[in-house]
Amino acid sequence: MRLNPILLLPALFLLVQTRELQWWETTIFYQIYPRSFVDSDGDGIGDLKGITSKLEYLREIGVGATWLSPMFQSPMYDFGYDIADFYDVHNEYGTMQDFEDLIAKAKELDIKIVLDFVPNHGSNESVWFEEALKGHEQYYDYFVWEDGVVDENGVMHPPNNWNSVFRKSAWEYREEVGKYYLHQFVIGQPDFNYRNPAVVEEMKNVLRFWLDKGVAGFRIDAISHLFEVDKELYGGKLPDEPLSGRRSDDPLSYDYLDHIYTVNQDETYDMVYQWREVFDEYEKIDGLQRVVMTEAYTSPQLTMRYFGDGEREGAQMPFNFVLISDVNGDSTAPEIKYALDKFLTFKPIDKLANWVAGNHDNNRVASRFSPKLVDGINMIVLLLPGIAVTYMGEEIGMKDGFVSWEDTVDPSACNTDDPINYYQVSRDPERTPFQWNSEKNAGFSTADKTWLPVADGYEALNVEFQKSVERSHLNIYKKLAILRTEPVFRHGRFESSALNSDVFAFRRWHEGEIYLVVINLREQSYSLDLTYFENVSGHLEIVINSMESPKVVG
Ligand SMILES: *[C@@H]1O[C@H](CO)[C@@H](O)[C@H](O)[C@H]1NC(C)=O
Ligand SMILES: *[C@@H]1O[C@H](CO)[C@@H](O)[C@H](O)[C@H]1NC(C)=O
Ligand SMILES: [Ca+2]
Ligand SMILES: [Ca+2]
Repeated sequence: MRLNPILLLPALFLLVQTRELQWWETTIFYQIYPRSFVDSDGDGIGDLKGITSKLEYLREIGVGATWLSPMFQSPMYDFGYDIADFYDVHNEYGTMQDFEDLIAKAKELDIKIVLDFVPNHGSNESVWFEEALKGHEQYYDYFVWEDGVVDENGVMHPPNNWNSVFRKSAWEYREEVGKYYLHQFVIGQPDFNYRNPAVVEEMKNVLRFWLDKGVAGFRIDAISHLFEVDKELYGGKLPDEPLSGRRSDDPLSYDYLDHIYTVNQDETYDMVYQWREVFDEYEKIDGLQRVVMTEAYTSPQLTMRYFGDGEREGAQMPFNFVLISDVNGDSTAPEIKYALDKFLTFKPIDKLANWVAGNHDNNRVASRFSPKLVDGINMIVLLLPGIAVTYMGEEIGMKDGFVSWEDTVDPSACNTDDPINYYQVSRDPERTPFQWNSEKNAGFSTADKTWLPVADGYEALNVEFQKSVERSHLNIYKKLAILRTEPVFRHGRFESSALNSDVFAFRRWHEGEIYLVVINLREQSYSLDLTYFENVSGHLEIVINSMESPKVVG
């Protein structure tokens, strides 16, 4: 049989219309880690008043929205990701009044505030958990309790082999009730029981509480861990997870097991769609779309499920972590292209991509890639089609701080019990104080000791200095943020190529305008023919160049 070429006729009515974009589709989201941004009262810990005092800075650099890591009442075993009171502000960070002032100031500056929602677990020092231990049935049912297993010697063991993300058993025994509770993260973070409708309703009320205060959405933490498998399907007993074969040397490590029963359960996606319904109720009232961002380090296929299921809507921004998980300073240009294409390839055609190169859980861009690639990565994040997310400090190229074993506070590092290799998993280095100027504690705080030490190199890697010189990461970032508002970056099409193993380039075009972004990943210089890109010929004008570039603008 002969195959005939197929001629595709263009559709008769081509509707070329640039759709009105929602606020979250064009903005830059700037992540603030409240503990490390600005300390207003000199106790060495960042706080809400500090954030309020610097909101103008966000405007200056072209940011229209910020998402704040948790600022809720917490005993801080996991620095705010262990929430004791979902309805209150953490005392070290300020008061509810401070939060309301923050919202008011943000509104004045037209900056949207997005909060971190940590639905998987609460705190072992919450009223809910304390009441549970006292046998208060309503709260007892908020958590996941199981009987231990007694061996032939009469020794009690945890109900099954599940390990916590931070290493060691995911079960903790409580004498008060004679049972173990589940904690997928640290001991101080008991998992909620989402098979209890009262928990589902309570957490929706948490969302409503903060939406009523004026927040514009939520970033949802550790979403993949929300549901555990339904034990009724396994004769009433939560089953062991199979061995992964990846970390056979360390049975206590999280990677020792294949997490088929504790992550990515179908019910989890449904819950995200239910939360979106809560947000949409608010949109119906005032017309403002609330944004949902989901945090899941997972396959592209599973990431896309957070967008919705075709009938129901879910998150507008399932975080796209390829720039964190898939590539680093050793990556070649084809590897960068391959990684960036991933989300674009899998995402539904009518959804937007988002670009994230850093956050409070991962080493900084300057350290993971190279200090010389700071501008290049910012170009990728801000100029690719979709939503840009910047972790505080990436605009000035902050590096990971050095935090000694003695100063280490991250439970992920402390749980290694390993004063030599702890830093490989420690998240303290990317959480060191924000660098405002070259004064004491980089202008973060007047305290004698800050909660984490200030990173080295802050004398040049700070906002004040970088504002004062013409070519700096900060000034390049600001120019990118302005360029990003051009129609070509909002509506334009996209094409990318690895011009050789070291040079990654992409083109954006729209209504006759073309921009090329060319990123050399290495020191080696090249002469390259950019007419490879269609319609690129003749004289090219340089609009923005990186700190490292020998070219001049014009
Ligand atoms: C809560 O858990 C932490 C460990 O994360 C532990 O140090 C602390 O003692 C626990 N608090 C109570 C009241 O059990
Ligand atoms: C190239 O330019 C022509 C003429 O302006 C235009 O019709 C065409 O769409 C452009 N192609 C691309 C891929 O930019
Ligand atoms: Ca403070
Ligand atoms: Ca859970």
